[in-house]
Amino acid sequence: MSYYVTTPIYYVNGEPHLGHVYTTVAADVLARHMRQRGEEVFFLTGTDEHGEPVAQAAEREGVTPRELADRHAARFKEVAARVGATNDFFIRTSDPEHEAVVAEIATRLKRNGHVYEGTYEGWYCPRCADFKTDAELVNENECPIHQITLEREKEDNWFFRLSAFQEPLEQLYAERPGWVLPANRYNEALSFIQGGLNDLSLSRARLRWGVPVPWDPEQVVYVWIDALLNYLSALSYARDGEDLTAGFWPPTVHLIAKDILKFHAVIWPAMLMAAELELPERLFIHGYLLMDDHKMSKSLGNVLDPFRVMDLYGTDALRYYLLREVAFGQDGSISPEGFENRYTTELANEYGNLASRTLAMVARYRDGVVPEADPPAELVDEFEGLVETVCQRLDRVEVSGALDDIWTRVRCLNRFVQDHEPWKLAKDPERAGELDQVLFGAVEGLRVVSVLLHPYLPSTADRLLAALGAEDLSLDGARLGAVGGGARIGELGQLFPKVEAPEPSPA
Ligand code: ME8
Repeated sequence: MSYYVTTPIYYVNGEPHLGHVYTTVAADVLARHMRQRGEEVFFLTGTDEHGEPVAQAAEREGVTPRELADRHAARFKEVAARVGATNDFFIRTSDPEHEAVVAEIATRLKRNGHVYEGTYEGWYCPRCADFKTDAELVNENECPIHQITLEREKEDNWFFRLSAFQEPLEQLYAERPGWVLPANRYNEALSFIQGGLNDLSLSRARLRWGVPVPWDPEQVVYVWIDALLNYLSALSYARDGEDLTAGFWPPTVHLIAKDILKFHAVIWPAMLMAAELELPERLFIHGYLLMDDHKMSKSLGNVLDPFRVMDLYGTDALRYYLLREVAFGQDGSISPEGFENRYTTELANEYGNLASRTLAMVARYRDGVVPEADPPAELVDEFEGLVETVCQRLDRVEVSGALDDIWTRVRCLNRFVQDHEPWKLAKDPERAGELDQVLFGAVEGLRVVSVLLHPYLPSTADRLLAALGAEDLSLDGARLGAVGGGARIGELGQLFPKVEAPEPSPA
């Protein structure tokens, strides 16, 4: 089976922030988990480089759009690597191969009769690269997302006949209720469609930074048409001399936040229908990370610098915090205090201590060799069905729900060790068999949770599994008792050391 997961491609009009990292990490968790299940995975992320948002930012900085794109694309690539993203490709919409696909599909839309010439007038937000309806505006003429005053714009350009897809889209929504998750976003997209669709401008006349319209090179293809096609174009040139489209199209899941719901849930399927291409299986729309109750965004300036957090606490802690603190699919607040709290109470005290304690007891009471025993019945009960539940949850993109289920077992293992007091058993030679079973249960439980946590905490889980002498990551092995005793445990060191956070810099 193939599994194709994508993030949005991020605008290169600013530095990456935690909002971008959030989607990338969630997609990475899905990709890593599916690889553990033996699926053929393709994980795509990248940058959206054309259009007004970038052209305007470049102008403000006095550089060319390409210079700005090169600088920021490098930062987005760097942050993806820093957060441990295992993306199979990093697409840039300025790649000539991508541009060729945009030209080809635009031509196909026209050939199929879905494009005409017309005039558009409306409220235009250059940061969204989108016209807003009167109902969407706030404070009479402000963008609801960027809170900037909008101007009315009028332009002659090419149009995509989106309105013609109203019925086919309604049919799609009726036939595939799970195609947009969570359900509230499905309802939102459907009511947008039912409210009536306007045709969409497919080109921009006043902009030079983009893919020229093949039949009218004075205009460039509208940045959203260009950007959405990244999901298709990437497969054709990600591998030298190979076209992956047949193996991976259509995408299994597009991850996005709700700011770009309309483009993915309405425009994108209509474009694909018009181009006679198969539709993605599913969109999953997560919520906003909020800071001080506002969406974290470059334009509002309330961003946490992911590089700084990772420098201090490490990559895994950041990955964990993002997916643990905010229920995936809902909005949620993050804060430096919340981060430190989870780091100390959950990562260091619950998981880190469980690991160091368990290994220390095997070293002290059994000369560093995991004893042979049957898994304790109470743990067998607690772990029953866990792998299946985690798989089902991640099939439904419940990224923080699956983490909750695993973490419940981390807590249960701590309770298990606490209740059985191996340090007391060790004093009584007659209870050696009992001690063997408790130590074996703790090691096996720790191994199983670490295999399941691997997508979330990859380097921590690798270290721990190496110290347990059990490095197999396949989910078949994520069952209590799948590995027997006899392994010699290695050195572990502290997984989540205490961090003295320096005073925040004034910037
Ligand atoms: O919209 N909370 O790019 P973009 C959660 N180029 N997620 C957030 C977030 C926050 N505060 N801020 C950003 C674009 N994101 C287009 C996309 S796709 C064909 C083109 C994440 O740089 C989230 O995934 O504005 C959101 O959808 C995306 O970044 C927007 O990134």
